[in-house]
Amino acid sequence: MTMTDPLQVIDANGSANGYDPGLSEEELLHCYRTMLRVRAFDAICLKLQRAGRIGFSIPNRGIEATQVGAASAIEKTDWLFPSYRDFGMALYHGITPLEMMHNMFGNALDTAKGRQMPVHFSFLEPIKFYSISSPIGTHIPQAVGAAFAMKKRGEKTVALVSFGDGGTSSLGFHSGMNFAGVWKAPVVFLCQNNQWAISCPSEEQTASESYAAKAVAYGMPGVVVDGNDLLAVRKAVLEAVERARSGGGPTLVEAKTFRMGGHSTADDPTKYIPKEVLDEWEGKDPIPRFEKFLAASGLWTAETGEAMYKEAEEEASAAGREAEQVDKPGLETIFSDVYAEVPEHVRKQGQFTFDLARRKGEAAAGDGEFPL
Ligand SMILES: Cc1ncc(C[n+]2csc(CCOP(=O)(O)OP(=O)(O)O)c2C)c(N)n1
Ligand SMILES: [Mg+2]
Repeated sequence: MTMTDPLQVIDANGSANGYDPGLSEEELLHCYRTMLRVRAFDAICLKLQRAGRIGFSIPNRGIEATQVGAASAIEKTDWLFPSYRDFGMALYHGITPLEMMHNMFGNALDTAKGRQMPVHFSFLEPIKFYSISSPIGTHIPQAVGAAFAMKKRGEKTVALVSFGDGGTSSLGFHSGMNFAGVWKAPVVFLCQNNQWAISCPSEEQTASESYAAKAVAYGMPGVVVDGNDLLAVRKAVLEAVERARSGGGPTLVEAKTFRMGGHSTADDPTKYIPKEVLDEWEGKDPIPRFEKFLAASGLWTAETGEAMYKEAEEEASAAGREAEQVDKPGLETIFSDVYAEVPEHVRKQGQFTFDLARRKGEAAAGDGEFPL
């Protein structure tokens, strides 16, 4: 086996070939249900965006197994430094679709108080889901710094940082990998190689034989895993998490998967990905793959699967309806959570702005116009 042969667990017949994922039946079904909830949330967001009710969304159809398999390998006390497609990790750990919809609508109940783009979630409970960065790779050294701090404090927690194939070209990736290696920081690097960075294919992203190969230069193990095989992702990430937790330092896991949709709601992948490639990966959908495994274990039938998906769709759709009714954040919240104590000059400028907005009637929900 070369370094580029992806690790696989579930074969074409749904057999895990004797591998014990260490999950109860209930936990396996939680993984499955989470994948369905991710797909349903994604589908509903696409509809909301097309109907003009939210401004933007980031599809993640096709990468559910990578996210859920990886999320299943960490504990709630660990820290997640996610990429913008990682809402499956949040759902797995108990964040609700309604909490996520508050962000999609940027309403007053959004944890970021409407200051982030849609899909740029941040949560502290029940898992530390670090605020998503739009600039590619900036969260990678932040995750390494957090992990190093955990080590210095003698905590037994780890940081899981997730980014795309394109993210490996960022400076943040290289400085983060370097210092994680030097400091033996308890961090797991998860490169979600969906083979495209918007319209840039991997051939134009790297000359390495794999993304995992980049681990060698930074003195850590690198492994390639089939990202559409939930149990393989769990196995690889769990090994990496255990290494990090026990003082063995960082690991780079490359999960090879595919984005079965646009980069965002603002592009059309059929314009740059050949149809044969799109069709080929439709056939490798991670959800039916896991269904085969569950069916082989007597845990799945088409009827139960359909009923669960319908339930997930209704849940996401009801969350959308509810979040849409919530007021927009008040203008006065722009300094909330920013300063421990708002400096006097900022307070004065703020007051001036709030008074002006009140006089001109522009402190209310925006209408999309730039307020002059
Ligand atoms: C520093 C920086 N450069 C460029 C962009 C524009 N941009 C947004 S997403 C993206 C592609 C990222 O691809 P990848 O890391 O593979 O993640 P994926 O979207 O495929 O999950 C780019 C170039 C950005 N957000 N930040
Ligand atoms: Mg990518």
